[in-house]
Amino acid sequence: ERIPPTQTNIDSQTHLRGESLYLDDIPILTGTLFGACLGSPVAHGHIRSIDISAAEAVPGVIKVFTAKDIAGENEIGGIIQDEPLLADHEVHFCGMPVAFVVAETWDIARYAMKQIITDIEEHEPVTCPRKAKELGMLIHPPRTHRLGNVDEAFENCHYIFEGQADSNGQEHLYIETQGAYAVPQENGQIRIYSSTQGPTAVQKAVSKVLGVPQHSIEIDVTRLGGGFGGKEDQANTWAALCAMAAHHLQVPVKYALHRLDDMAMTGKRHPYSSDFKIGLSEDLKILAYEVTFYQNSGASADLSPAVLERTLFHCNNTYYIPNVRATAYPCKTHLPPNTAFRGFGGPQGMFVIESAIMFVAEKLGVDATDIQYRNLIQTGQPFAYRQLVDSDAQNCWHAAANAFNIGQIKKDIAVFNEQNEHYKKGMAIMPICFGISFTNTMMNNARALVHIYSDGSVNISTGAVEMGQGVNTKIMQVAAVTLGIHPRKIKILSTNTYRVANTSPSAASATADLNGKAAQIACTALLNRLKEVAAQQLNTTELDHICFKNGLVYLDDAETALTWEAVVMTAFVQRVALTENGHYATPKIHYDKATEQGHPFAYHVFGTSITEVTVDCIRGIYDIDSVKIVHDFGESMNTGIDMGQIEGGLVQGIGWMTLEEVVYDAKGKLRSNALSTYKVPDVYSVPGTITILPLETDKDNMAILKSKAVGEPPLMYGIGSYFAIRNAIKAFNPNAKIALDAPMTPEKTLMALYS
Ligand code: LUZ
Ligand code: MOS
Repeated sequence: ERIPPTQTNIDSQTHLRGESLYLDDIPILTGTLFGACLGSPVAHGHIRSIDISAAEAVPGVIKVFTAKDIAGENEIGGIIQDEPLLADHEVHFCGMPVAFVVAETWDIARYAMKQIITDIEEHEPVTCPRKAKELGMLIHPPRTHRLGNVDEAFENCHYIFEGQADSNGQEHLYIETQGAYAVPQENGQIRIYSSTQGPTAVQKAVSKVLGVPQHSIEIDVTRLGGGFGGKEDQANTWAALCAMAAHHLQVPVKYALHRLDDMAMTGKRHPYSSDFKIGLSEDLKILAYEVTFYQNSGASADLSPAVLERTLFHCNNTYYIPNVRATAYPCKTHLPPNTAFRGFGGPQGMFVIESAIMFVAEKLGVDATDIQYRNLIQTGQPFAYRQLVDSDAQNCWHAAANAFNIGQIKKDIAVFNEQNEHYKKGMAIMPICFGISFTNTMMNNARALVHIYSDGSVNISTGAVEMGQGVNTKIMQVAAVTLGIHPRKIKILSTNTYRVANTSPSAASATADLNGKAAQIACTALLNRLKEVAAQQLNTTELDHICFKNGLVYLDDAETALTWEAVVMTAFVQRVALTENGHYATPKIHYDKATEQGHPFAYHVFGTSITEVTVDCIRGIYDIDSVKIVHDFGESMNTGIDMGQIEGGLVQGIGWMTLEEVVYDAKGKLRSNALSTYKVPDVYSVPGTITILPLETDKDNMAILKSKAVGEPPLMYGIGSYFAIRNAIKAFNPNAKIALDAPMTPEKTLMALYS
């Protein structure tokens, strides 16, 4: 009864028929011009001159814009104001926007772009975060989370180990590339269709660049062909370029990036290089953990400070460690600004503690799963930031151990490895814990605007951006359940800054929670008004006994019912307001950055995965045989969508940990700049089987309809694939020297097998 009779995802039919609207499906208005953006050819340098004369002379070119053409501020930075829209004097990364050509066709714009002559005095680029830190190139001072007394604790440890663990970046590879279409309206207003997760972020950036108040900037988003974090902050550039040109020329301007430009010009998941020191008691309890993270932030802040924070929040993963000192440096390098990517720094922090545990296990010759198990956090224990966990990592582990018989899996692998010389199997367990809420408390709010029309049909606008994750379906379900009407009576509209203002981006796994709760609040307020109307018609004063269900309105035990439509029409005739704006702000959360303590998360999501792999020890290639998961859904409101999120997140995490290798050369140029050189998971590299069981829990939680956030947490199950492959390599060559350095590509696997 909680799940109304709806399709799994309300978009599935239009997707299947190719009718769903993306940026490129918006009909082009007559007179529209097309843009192309020239990126800097070098990573670091001083601009001596930009010669646009040849480009402007190309027939069909209307204008070439450079920094000096910006009417407002040349600034699109969010958290820190350090990012020009177009390079002025200096370039800081290969691909940094330098000039924007506007022409009658795409082809002319792209051709003309190549006629621009830049004269840039090249400087030595820095691409390595440790080097950047040495040179004092930081986005902001380091931050440290502390619990207990690490120095004292190390003195009492039976075992102490130190090592290094590195993880690489990751290309978002949303199927729809970045882009925008700006259309001037009357009186200096401008409407921008943008492929963005953050309509308000785009609105603010455009407002600043044009020097026009936010009320003149309308951002409209129907849906995205994927975002994964890549469009949380980095859709701003293209929207601002189009808006600048459209505003200046007073004609519509469109620009959608070529895939190769998108890969080269936009930031990715942050690579991290980290040092750890871990101390344990004789019975393998982790007593002390010291970790230093060097985040490769790229050339400007973008979201790096927030990503850095989440790395610290998740540096213990699911473990209780009484003494922690975790320090993180946001290191400024001459690479495209790295940005949000599903997990948002959390996976990078979790990879390091898992690496430390594996390092200890290998040194001591024990099973890493024993160390993991002995240190799982329990309800009521604190993380270094002092929030006590509300759920039990042990429950989840036990559920997985029992349901999937971990003991048997280990035995089967041992037997297989004994019987096979050239194929070896490995397994790893990956317990996960992810905090749900924006770490910046202020951002945890949302609004929903709900109209009931006089015929009983309903329209809802929220700040949520649909990007394939099914958030519109979930909001529709919330409204249908709250109002007691069929989902087909409800439409979820595009996300538009004129209807819903000051929104947080659709990010942090929190979109359905925040916007769903806002919709629930608005629908409940409308329902209470309609109850007053129905009460007169049903001749009662007991509002609590009036039910709205299945499109009918009736008293608890009465046989006669009114229809939803009749009650709405009566309300309309009685001049009752049929529109409501719901506002939700997550209660109880707080955080003090000065002490690095507080209660930043509404709740945590737990899970445990078991990954089994087979490595071909002649060739270094491998199969992910299976991944078995027990996942904490709370009470899923849409299992089809949630299962899809888990499968997708898992595979994306496996890609990050095994195949996907972002390569910049020493000059800061992206070498893995196409799908021929950047390998993403395909049908051959996904797990042979994926099994997902729900963690049975009757606990209350702060999620919408108790259905916990599901967007990001499953990505971290993918980390298990790295360690499973490592274990298989060790089964072939116990002395293999393998750096803790993800991804574990087939090339690295082959080298390790024979090291
Ligand atoms: N974005 C953000 C996020 O601005 N703050 C966050 O805490 C966050 N977490 C995950 C993904 N995106
Ligand atoms: Mo995100 S990494 O939730 O935009």
